[in-house]
Amino acid sequence: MLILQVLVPRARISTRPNLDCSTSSRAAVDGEQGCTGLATTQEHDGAGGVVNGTRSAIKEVRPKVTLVARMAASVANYDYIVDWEFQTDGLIMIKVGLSGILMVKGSEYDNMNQVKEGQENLFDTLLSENVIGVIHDHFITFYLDMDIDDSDNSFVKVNIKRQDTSPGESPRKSYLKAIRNVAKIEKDAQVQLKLYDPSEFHVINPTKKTRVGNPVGYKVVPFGTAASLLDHDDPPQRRGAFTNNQIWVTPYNISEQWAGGLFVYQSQGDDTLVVWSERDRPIENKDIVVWYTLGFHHIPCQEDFPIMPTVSSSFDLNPVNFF
Ligand SMILES: [Cu+2]
Repeated sequence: MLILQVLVPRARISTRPNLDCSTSSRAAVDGEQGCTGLATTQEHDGAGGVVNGTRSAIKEVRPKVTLVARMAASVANYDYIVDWEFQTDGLIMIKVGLSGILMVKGSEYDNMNQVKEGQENLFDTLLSENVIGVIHDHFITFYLDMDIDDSDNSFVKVNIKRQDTSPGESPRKSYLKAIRNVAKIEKDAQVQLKLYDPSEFHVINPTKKTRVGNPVGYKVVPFGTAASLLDHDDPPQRRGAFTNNQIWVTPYNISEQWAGGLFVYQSQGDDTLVVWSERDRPIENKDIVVWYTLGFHHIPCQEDFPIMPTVSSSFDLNPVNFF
């Protein structure tokens, strides 16, 4: 087991006003300056690659340059800032920042000392006098039309398992092994994340191999996320049923581009990612689409009212035996 702690001094150069983006399109996001709209920025990081001098005569530090493609979408009372960061080592980091005006409702209470202990009709947070912030979720679904070294790809769940040793075999009691399961049909690729049954999620091209014989691939790496806790038959959950799993894989179909279907507000849940995926079509070595849903549970607090500071999360697309 290796435990590393790495501290990297991050020397970020801010975007240059009126040069990297126009003054009118600049915005502070997550404490950083950037551009809104379909703008690009570049950042410079202190340690793109380091060869350590303690084991080698070669000492080298390369600056990391990151290309950021930013999109900001105003949806109802929130602004969603989506950054696609393309890094020189092949890593693609997708960051989502949420900000905006909190959804609130009126309340008879103007202080928490009026709420009796055990009173069950105040599930939300009293933010100000007679103002309650409603508990809610945010889900952002990414449509990843992956083409790893060509259009026909496979989705592989690489499950990490504990292997116990036999009595007397070793002083060690257990070790780790990786089991690769290639998804053959859509149901094989419906994934709910589990901390104690972990997997990596690879998209590979089974016909393109590296020098040592591994299929070239990229992996989807989830970070902080959330799953819907609503009943699957709850009307909003039937419409938003694409949140029933965090990962889905479907064969490419031009009519299947929006996880909630074409007409979300009139939807009874009959044209969503779930309905398509239940067709259980073959997905091995096909032109496939990976759907990843990034979620946030939001229990409002006083700091969120009235204008919410940016809350962020992200996921990565990492090369895995690609180079
Ligand atoms: Cu929220």
